Amino acid sequence: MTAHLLLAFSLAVLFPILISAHGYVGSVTIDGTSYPGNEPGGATSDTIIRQVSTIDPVKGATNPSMNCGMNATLAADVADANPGSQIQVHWVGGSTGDSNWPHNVGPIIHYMAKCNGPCSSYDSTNAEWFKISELGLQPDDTTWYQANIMAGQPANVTIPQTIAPGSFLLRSELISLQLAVSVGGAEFYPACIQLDIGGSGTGAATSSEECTFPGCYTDDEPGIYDPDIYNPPLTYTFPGPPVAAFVGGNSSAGGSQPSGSAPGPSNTPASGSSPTPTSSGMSFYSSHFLFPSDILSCLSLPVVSAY
Ligand SMILES: *[C@@H]1O[C@H](CO)[C@@H](O)[C@H](O)[C@H]1NC(C)=O
Ligand SMILES: *[C@@H]1O[C@H](CO)[C@@H](O)[C@H](O)[C@H]1NC(C)=O
Ligand SMILES: *[C@@H]1O[C@H](CO)[C@@H](O)[C@H](O)[C@H]1NC(C)=O
Ligand SMILES: [Cu+2]
Repeated sequence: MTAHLLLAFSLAVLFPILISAHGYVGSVTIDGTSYPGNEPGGATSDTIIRQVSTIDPVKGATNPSMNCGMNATLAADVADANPGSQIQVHWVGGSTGDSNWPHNVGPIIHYMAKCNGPCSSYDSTNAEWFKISELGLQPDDTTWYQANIMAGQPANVTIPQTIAPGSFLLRSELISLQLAVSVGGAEFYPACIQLDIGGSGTGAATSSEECTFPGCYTDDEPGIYDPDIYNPPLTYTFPGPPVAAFVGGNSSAGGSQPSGSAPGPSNTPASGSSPTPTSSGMSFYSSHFLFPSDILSCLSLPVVSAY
């Protein structure tokens, strides 16, 4: 640990561009149609993704911004989707999204909540969220699926096959656990996407499967506070409620979805086409050590010296 922090400190001095690397949802693809979002704190265009004020993480499980991301504001648009729709959430790094998502330690979790009326005017403070997918470690029990996002891949999620129609928020969440050896160290990145779901399903979560944000998590529960995060192979316990029973199956699994509608390359503008100045250095470290690259990307100098 100390050696890692010293390494992080010296490299942070040498490569200040790596300091404070966070990110946001740059765009979402629904059944092959791409919907761009707004830059955090930037210009506001009509979109289906609620805009956040900063790329910085939400800290603390009781933070009101746990709901839809940092100071999230309503989005003007709502996208049509259906039971079984294939959604790719494109997480990007940096304040303008010109680099890859910088973290590779922690889970990828998706929730939905019904909007009371149109999602474009729905205050989700008291929304009842249910979990539709959770992805943690790959079969080696060492590499997180989030490493695929760091490599430029989207987070994949399928709208539950039997869900009853209506207006829903989809909450895509990455949790970065590189500092989770301390209570309060976890970094939360939630994002909310406004959907109208069609079809004639009847499926719904039960009230015991639902919770509010903040409220679904506590800072000291397993999966958020994890003293063993640096001791792979890991056994990871997901935070929050279980995946709602009506969801069934493994609609969430990384690359292994049954997909009759693979999106064409033109639908994924952010994937792999642009060079990313910091990613080669980061992937060098991540190929040799599991965690230092992630420490590097998120620690700031004051935090390092506080140790
Ligand atoms: C954004 O959210 C943070 C944390 O929830 C809060 O401290 C801050 O004042 C907010 N900023 C604005 C501009 O609302
Ligand atoms: C879901 O995926 C996990 C991990 O890949 C596997 O262990 C489990 O059996 C799967 N469940 C179903 C219902 O397919
Ligand atoms: C999402 O699916 C694509 C295509 O199968 C895959 O390449 C990617 O790794 C998946 N994302 C994650 C986070 O596993
Ligand atoms: Cu970060």
